[in-house]
Amino acid sequence: MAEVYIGLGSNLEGDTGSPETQLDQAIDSISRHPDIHLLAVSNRYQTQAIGPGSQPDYINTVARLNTQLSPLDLLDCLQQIEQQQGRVRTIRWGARTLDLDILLYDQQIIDSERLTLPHPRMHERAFVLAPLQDLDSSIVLPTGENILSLLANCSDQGIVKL
Ligand code: A4P
Ligand code: MG
Repeated sequence: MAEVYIGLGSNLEGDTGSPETQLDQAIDSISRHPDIHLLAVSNRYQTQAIGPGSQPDYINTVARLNTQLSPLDLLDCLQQIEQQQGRVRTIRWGARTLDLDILLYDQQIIDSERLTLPHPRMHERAFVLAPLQDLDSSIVLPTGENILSLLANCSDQGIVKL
């Protein structure tokens, strides 16, 4: 059984509700999946958007789960949940109703067309590292970097615990 961390983010009202509701629904769908065992969910954070143009703040959180799904099957499952909640892919890094990223899948390193693990930008993003720290401050990436020292390097990013 793999131990996996998923990053969740939303900054747009979808047909199905506010960013907070989008996250509630995504957590609910994840927890109901027969091949996923949801273990814990971090605090939520209001975070300044990293990306082009001016975008509303995001709400971000991280979930820890166990699963027997392979990394690609898990990605399929998460993309299905994004689509169920009305995500339309337009601009990369643009505003979205819901974004689900696989941050860590055990200590696996993958660099394929559809999937990069660990998530290639997680080490420089406070909106990922702060909620990860809530769940387990002793997490070390496959590169050997620990999340506490990575988080200390991005203390200038505007995030507020909700
Ligand atoms: N993909 C590769 N690796 C992964 C992975 N580990 N997890 C591929 C999930 N997907 C992965 O993603 C594009 C493709 O990445 C997928 O089809 C998948 O095959 P996407 O979700 O369609 O597009 P995206 O999210 O716009 O692009 P990307 O590159 O994933 O962006 P990020 O890095 O996810 O950043 N600011 C704040 N404050 N909070 C946020 O949550 N999020 C983003 C998105 C930008 N700025 C943000 C936030
Ligand atoms: Mg993404």
